[in-house]
Amino acid sequence: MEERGTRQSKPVKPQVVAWELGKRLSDTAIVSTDSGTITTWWARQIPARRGQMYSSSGTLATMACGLPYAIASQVAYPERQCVAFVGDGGFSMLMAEFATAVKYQLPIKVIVIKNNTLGQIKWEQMVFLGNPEYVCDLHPIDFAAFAHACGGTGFTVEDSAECGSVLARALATPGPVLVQAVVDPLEPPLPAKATLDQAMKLAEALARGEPNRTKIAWTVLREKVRELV
Ligand SMILES: Cc1ncc(C[n+]2csc(CCOP(=O)(O)OP(=O)(O)O)c2C)c(N)n1
Repeated sequence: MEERGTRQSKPVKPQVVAWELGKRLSDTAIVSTDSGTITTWWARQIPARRGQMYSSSGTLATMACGLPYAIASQVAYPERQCVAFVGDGGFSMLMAEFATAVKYQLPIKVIVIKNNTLGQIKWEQMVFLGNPEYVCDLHPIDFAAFAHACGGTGFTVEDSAECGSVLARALATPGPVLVQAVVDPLEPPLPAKATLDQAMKLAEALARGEPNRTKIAWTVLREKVRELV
C-alpha cells in the first residue's frame, strides 16, 4: 500500500492523493467517500486511525453521497474536520451542494479525484464483460474554479511532489475548500488476487480494440512483475 501511495509518477496516481491526505488528517477526522474506483483508493490508501470516522454509501453502491455526508457530518460535529474524498463523476452529480456548504459556512474539505472518467464502469466493462471501454469519458470541469465561483476556495494538484503541501494548505484554509487532484485515468483498481476469469475478460477487452490497450497492458504487467520480484 505504501509503495502504491508514494509513486512519483506523472500523471499523479490516485493512491498518492489518498496516502498524502491520510497522513495529514486530524485524529478525529470524519471522512466520507463515493462509489467508484474512488472507494478503492479511500479504503486501501487512507490508513484509518482510532477516533476517526469513515463512511461510504449506505447501500454500498450509490454515487454522490460523499459531499452530502460531509455536510451532514459538519452539521453534527462542528468542531471536527470533515472531509469528502470523491470521484469527479459522483461529485458532479450533486456539486451544487458545495454552495450549500458556503451558504452555511460549513468548513468541509472536498478532495475531488479528477480522472475525467466514470472509472469504475470503464474497468467493469473490460474486466466483467470483456468489452473495450464505451462512453465513460466525462466532460472535464475545472472544479477549483467552480469552488471559487461558489464563494469557497479551490486548489489544484497536478504533480505528485506538490500533492502533500497543497493538501496541507487546503486542510489549514478556513471555510469550505475544494482540492481537485488531476490523476491518471488508467490506474487499474486491481483486486488483491485477480481470478482467471477476470484476467481472461481483460485480455479479451484489449484484443477487441480497447483504445488504451498498450498502456493498460504495460501497467498491469508491471504490477504483476513487481509482485513477483
Ligand atoms: C446513482 C448511481 N448511478 C450510477 C451508478 C453506477 N456507477 C457506479 S460507480 C460509477 C462511476 C463513478 O465515477 P466517479 O465518481 O468519477 O469515480 P471513479 O470510478 O472514476 O473513481 C457509476 C456510474 C451508481 N452506483 N449510482
